[in-house]
Amino acid sequence: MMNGQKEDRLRAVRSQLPGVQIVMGDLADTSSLVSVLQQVQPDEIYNLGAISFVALSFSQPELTANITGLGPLRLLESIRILGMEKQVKFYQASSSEMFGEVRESPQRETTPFNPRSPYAASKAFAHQVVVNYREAYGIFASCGILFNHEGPHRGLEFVTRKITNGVARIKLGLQSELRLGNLEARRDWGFAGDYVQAMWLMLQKENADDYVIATGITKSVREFVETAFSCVGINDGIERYVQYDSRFSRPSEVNLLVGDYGKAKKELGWEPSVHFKELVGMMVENDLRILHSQI
Ligand code: F7E
Repeated sequence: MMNGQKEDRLRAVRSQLPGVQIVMGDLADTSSLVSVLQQVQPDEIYNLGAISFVALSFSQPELTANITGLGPLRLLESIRILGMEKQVKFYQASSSEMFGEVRESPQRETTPFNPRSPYAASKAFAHQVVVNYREAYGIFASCGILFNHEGPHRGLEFVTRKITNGVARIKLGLQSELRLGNLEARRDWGFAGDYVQAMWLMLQKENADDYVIATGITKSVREFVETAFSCVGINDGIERYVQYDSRFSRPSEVNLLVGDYGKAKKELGWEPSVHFKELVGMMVENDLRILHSQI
């Protein structure tokens, strides 16, 4: 259930997944969700649908609240309207952004939320609604509080892919500078493939619950940039290429995120398998490969 860019990316991936059927619905329209659920009769629902770009949520806050915040509520209501409470397992993509200006480090399932963007506030609302529907109606509904998860399929507007694409272009002489915002923000960056495995594990449990999914290691945007340049053999003097651009800074920033995935490790047997350098290397290699195929 998605629109535009995401739909294009999913259609591209579908060629590698024979048997996958795309059915259209819209998180802004409950009746469309009801008919999709009626038609598909799912055992498991993974709600990854959202306006997910934090920067955009500052310029389109109401749209973000409607899709990212109310969308999961509409899905849960559709389950209830159809009487599917006992038939379906529901996964909600909650976000580390909900921790915002963090109240403790590392962040765990019990850390209070302190959102710093319309996106984060919408995700916090959705998270609380999922917990409420679990308690009120007994729906098997779990939230994965996922920290940043990255990989070759990441959109170019997010900082990791913007960096790996920019570094690959600089290496090939296609670009001379990389314009970025706040280099000091710290994130806990993991590999998206590992995190999808965690989502699935949550729905295989006997009881629904909420889990932090993270690596436990925090790195700054600057460290990501340095690591990406070192992957193409540029180990010093990155100042030659990196320019500060205030257009990429946010009205309020999340300065530090680092997650404690202890509960997921204990109860789901989940651990991250791809570490920071490997992740950056994988993304740079992917961008070099794509660019080579285009020139
Ligand atoms: O920014 C800084 C920026 O847009 C990361 C989403 O998947 O993860 C993601 O949210 C950091 C921020 O991701 C640029 O200010 C500097 O501090 O890649 P991002 P995000 O905001 O952390 C969470 C878990 C989600 O749930 C979200 O949906 O990088 N930064 N310079 C920049 N960011 C961008 N995009 N572009 C820059 O030029």
